[in-house]
Amino acid sequence: MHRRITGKLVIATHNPGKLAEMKELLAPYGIEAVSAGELGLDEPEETGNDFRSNAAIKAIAAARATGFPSFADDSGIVVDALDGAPGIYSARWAGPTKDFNAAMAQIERLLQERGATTPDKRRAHFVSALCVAWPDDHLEEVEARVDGTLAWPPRGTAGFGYDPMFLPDGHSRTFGEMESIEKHGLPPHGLGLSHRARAFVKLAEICLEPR
Ligand code: ITT
Repeated sequence: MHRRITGKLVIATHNPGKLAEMKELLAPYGIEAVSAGELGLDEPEETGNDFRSNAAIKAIAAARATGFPSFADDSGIVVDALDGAPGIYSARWAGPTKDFNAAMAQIERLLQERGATTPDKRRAHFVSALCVAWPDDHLEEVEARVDGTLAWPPRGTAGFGYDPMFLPDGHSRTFGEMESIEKHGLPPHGLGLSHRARAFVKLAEICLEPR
């Protein structure tokens, strides 16, 4: 049986870009959201082998530490020509200083080394695994992706992480060039385009009720 989210929800992320998106996605549901950063929670080690298990590790750690239902996202960019890298290591490729310009340049360097210069050889997708964990270890888990190609040089200053090099299919602007409503706004105001928006729609169906 699916469980509904009611009352207070901890958003178990230390990534400000994600936090902003997760708060915007939750806004229409009247949920009181407080972030792991605001609560001073430790970041658990992400020891899972896939997005889903890392999302569960983060959500379970926050639920146990706070006694409240906790919501985590594990996400990343999967590049076909790089055999799926950086994938679950997307945050780690930016290093301790979280330098995503360097991480994007590293992807581009590897693509050039493999001769991936045409759009068909530069396919990639973002994945978002969302998990809500309750203090009794009940879990709700969903996952979604958005497909596209990698642009170079990076374009736009909106969003975060790898957004400036990701061109979603059917669009001529990168996520870095899109307003937040366009990247992750939900119908009727947005298209529910991003991986996180798509995963959130699935989560909302099973766990949330509009106000
Ligand atoms: P938390 O674990 O605290 O949530 P994190 O940044 O470490 O924060 P992840 O382990 O899930 O999160 O790493 C995901 C990385 O993938 C993230 O740091 C971004 O660089 C990238 N990423 C995920 N979603 C993205 C998006 O919508 N746009 C751009 N980059 C994204």
